[in-house]
Amino acid sequence: MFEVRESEYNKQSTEPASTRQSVHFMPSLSSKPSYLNQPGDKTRNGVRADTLRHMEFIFEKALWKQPLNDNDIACLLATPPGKPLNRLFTVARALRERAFENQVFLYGFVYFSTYCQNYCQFCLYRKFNKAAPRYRKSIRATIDAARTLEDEGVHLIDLTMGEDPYYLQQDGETLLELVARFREAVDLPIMVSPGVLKTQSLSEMARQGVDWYACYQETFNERHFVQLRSRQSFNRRIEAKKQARQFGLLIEEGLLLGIDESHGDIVLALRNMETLNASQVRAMTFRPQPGTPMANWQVPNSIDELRTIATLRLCFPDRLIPASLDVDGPQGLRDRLIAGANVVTSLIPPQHKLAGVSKARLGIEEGERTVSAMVPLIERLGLRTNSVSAYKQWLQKEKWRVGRQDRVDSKSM
Ligand code: SAM
Ligand code: MD0
Ligand code: SF4
Repeated sequence: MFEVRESEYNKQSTEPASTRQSVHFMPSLSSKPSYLNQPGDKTRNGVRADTLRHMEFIFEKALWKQPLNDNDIACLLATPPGKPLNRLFTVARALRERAFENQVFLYGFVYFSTYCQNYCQFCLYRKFNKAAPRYRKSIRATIDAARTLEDEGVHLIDLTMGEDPYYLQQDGETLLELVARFREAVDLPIMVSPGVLKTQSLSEMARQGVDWYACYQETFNERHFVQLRSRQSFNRRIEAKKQARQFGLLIEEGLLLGIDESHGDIVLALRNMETLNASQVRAMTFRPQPGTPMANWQVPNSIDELRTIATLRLCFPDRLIPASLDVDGPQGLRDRLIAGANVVTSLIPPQHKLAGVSKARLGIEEGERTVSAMVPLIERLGLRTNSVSAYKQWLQKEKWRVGRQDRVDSKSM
């Protein structure tokens, strides 16, 4: 029941190699780790016996709450397909169950403005891209969409925008007004994903009762960052998250995969997620977007996202890990939950003319990204969605954990 259908992931792309990097972007950093099969190795079902033994040793460590070192993490990220990978997912689910039993949380997604002043290479909504569905919702329309999601039964609303100069004007006053009006109208936890904000706006949001600040670095390899997030500051993006946390907001950190990252890059990212004390950690596979410099990039396979989700679960057993509907649509939900995710994100109400991020329109108006469509899929896996108050309780405990950690860290400095 819980096996990921491997054949789905063994398919090779039929695209010619030349389209893979029709944009000269970045050289591949990946070199084959030594624990992968070498010619002449003795293998069982194609996997070296010492690889399997070593993996079992790492699983034991994770199950006994021992910290994993960089080599352990790199080894997990290279888990061979077949039995070893299914075993990794089984361990990830066991850890999820220990921390969350069989609870899954649901996040409604409201992309209230798709205008953006930035030029991220990977993003449909980069400035001047004519292929992007471009709109700016009013405060009232944003609240209406959130109410629909609230009635459907989501646990949180994620208010997301491009770095829209309209909402950022006057030191973010317009955005703060939206959040204030929103808090009065909707009684659900709230995540804000507005890009990099000034210190004052972050502090004001915390004061307004916002729960989460989501701002994904995509990569902690600085050279890759400047290529991906053109003209943006690597350090300022990290600094904004540190500040938000100090003001009492929970942090979500995220990785973009399929952009020629090495396992070393992912290990580095996981270490940074740890340092940032992120309460929600995610990985999303890159999906090429029309009208962008990476439009012809070969569509990456999502299997590495599944490995990364499971590895995140082994490293951060008690944190939230999203299964985004925005990468492979509802069809991709099962595999992500099997790999150890415990939050379904990017639920979007039909009839509000709202877009997604990387699958801008997939299944939205057809009502495929709704709570009622997702619940049967979730329950089929023996999981269930809990009440909003259970989610609020988790948030409270997590804020206490992060606050206590910050106090310990500041004492030891
Ligand atoms: N503008 C804000 C920002 O950039 O922080 C908020 C938008 S943020 C939620 C958009 C996120 O979606 C990116 O940080 C990236 O992780 C993901 N994303 C964007 N375009 C994508 C694509 N083409 N494929 C996969 N993920 C993508
Ligand atoms: C998602 N489309 O969860 C959303 C988005 C922003 N905080 C989240 C990337 O997939
Ligand atoms: Fe703008 Fe965010 Fe897209 Fe970058 S990822 S172009 S900041 S909407």
